[in-house]
Amino acid sequence: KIIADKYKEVADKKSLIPVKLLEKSIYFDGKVVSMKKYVTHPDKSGIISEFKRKSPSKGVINGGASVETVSIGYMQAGASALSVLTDQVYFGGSNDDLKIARKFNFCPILRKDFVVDEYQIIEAKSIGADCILLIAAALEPAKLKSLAYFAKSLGMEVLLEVHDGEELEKSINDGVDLIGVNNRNLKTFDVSIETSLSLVDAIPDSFVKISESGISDPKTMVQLKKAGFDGFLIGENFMKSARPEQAAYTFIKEFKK
Ligand code: IGP
Repeated sequence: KIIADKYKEVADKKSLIPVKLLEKSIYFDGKVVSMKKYVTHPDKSGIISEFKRKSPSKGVINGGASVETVSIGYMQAGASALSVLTDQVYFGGSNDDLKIARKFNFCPILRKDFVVDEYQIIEAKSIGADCILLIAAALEPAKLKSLAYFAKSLGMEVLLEVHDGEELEKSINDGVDLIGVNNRNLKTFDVSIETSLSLVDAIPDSFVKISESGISDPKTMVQLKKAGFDGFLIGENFMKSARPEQAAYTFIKEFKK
């Protein structure tokens, strides 16, 4: 349903002509900050902290959070990078949220959205994102690869999201930089860390390995790191707090112990 809606939304937006978007953007010609480098940097936690107001599985997570306060706080807490939901209908996000995060932070920013078309990649770059998400379950392998190459041609990085071995095998290609295993099954919303643990060895070491979703305990992160993951995408566990940046600070402090 979300993917079908995205196709419709993009088809409508395409008539806006991407060129207009670029002419107005102060970021389009700007340098991309490497998610790969920041996530694997030895002085950083590897955490990609996410700004997410609501989700289809949980409903409203945090209605009142300020993207400025939270994004700056996440970085001060020791996160490696940011992920910002820009989907309005299902996640309560917007392009403006990402632009604000960009304005106040120098770190890599992942535009978290359901990318189905080149238009969205141009849009991502024009609002200041460094990295885009391509979801194996939502895209034909050939389309996924061509979108990855398109992002690369703009200097951006690509996070490929998979949920099982079959998706990994059919979607893996040299246009992607990071591979994320989503612990959440997008059909049932069930979350299991086992999903990551069972897939990590199937991911070639030339890719930066990310475990995504349902991480709520620093001990789990230690376990995932030992198993071979470089990065950890954490949203809800921080966002459900009245002060997400404080929750991130406590979590990272505990992890470092
Ligand atoms: C974060 P969590 O359980 O920590 O809030 O999960 C992130 O992995 C999740 O938001 C996510 C997502 C997605 C959202 C993973 N893949 C694809 C939207 C689209």
